[in-house]
Amino acid sequence: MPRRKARLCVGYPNVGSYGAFLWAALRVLRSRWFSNLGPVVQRFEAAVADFLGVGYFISTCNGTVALEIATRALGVTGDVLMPSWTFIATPHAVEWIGARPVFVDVNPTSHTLDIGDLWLKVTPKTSAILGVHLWGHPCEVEALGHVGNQMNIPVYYDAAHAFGVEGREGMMVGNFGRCEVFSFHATKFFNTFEGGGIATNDPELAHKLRLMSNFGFTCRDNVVSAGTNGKMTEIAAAMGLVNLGHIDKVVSVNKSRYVQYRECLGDTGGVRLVSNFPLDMRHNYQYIVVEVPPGRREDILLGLSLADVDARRYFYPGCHRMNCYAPPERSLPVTERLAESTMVLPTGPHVSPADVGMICETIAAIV
Ligand code: T4K
Repeated sequence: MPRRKARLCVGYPNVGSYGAFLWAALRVLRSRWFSNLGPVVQRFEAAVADFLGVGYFISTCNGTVALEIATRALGVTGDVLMPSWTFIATPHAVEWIGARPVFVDVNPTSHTLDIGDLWLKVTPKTSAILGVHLWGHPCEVEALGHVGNQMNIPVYYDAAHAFGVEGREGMMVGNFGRCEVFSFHATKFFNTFEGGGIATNDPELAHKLRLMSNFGFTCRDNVVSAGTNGKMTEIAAAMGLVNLGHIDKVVSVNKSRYVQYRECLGDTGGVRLVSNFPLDMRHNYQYIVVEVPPGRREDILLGLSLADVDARRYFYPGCHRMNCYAPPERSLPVTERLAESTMVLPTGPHVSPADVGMICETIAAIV
């Protein structure tokens, strides 16, 4: 197999336009306004709210702090039902503010919260449900809303993977539950270097979120609530505005790579494409996730690595089995199986159609 010049990886950052970003950065430098809800952050927030079709969007310095702020603003203090099959930031954000993550298994097809298992985990101490739209697969928002209503507890979402994803009936992710949290980390298809934010249609909650992300200040010398420093910088927002202007181009490349992977992997025995994205609805197509035959994953990762492809096993061995949260009260069979058998393949504008072909051939040769 001929070796490539550069390694292919999951999460290689996208930059919409070097020229547009450098020009925007120069304007920020010249303005001498770098933080504290400056004009670029305000423009970015308005542009994201418009893109998502949501009433309010509060930008933050990253997705993890956004999750902490959202959890606090919702007044969550007890047990929070959430999947274990997620990035460690999801439980950490809840634990960090003094609430308790309670792990629920996931649906083997969508990798989002399993509603049956969720009901089994409900107790009088349950104080919220935090769904994760993993890989950009929207959660069963109606069913979760129903559980939330029955229990009279808030439902909110970690939408770190689902920026630019249409949920249902033409509504973008960002509009579900009490609020939804995004990550704009460098490795996301849409990035602001580091960054994130919270979308909501509830004006009172939006006000609270804004206060909490800025130390609780309403104005100079007036602090009305506890808060933190969750603010996005002007330079990050400038990157966000540039990348938002080019998001359609990135999505179009992601979509064609997804279609190619779907066709190429279709014939590879025992390898199943988990990513199941609609072609007729808006999506970001950013994660190419495959489930491989039992016991074969490490061979495949190694084989790809020898071909200069950095495929990844994410979230291993499952948050509930991480040292900080173990020992689990009960096993989560689907999560445990997925943690042993799934991997994420590189995609995006830095991955060419020939690269996709080579990755699929390498996997086929190994299995
Ligand atoms: N909820 C969920 C469901 C999440 O997935 C995340 C974050 C969060 C919440 C929290 O959001 P943030 O607080 O992060 O905004 C990444 C990211 O650090 C993290 O944002 C992401 N999820 C998580 C799934 O993965 P890694 O482990 O992929 O990063 P790393 O350093 O291994 O980089 C991946 C590849 O990208 C490398 O091969 C090199 C390349 N790379 C990376 C960076 C950072 C570059 O070429 N340039 C870069 O600047 O973590």
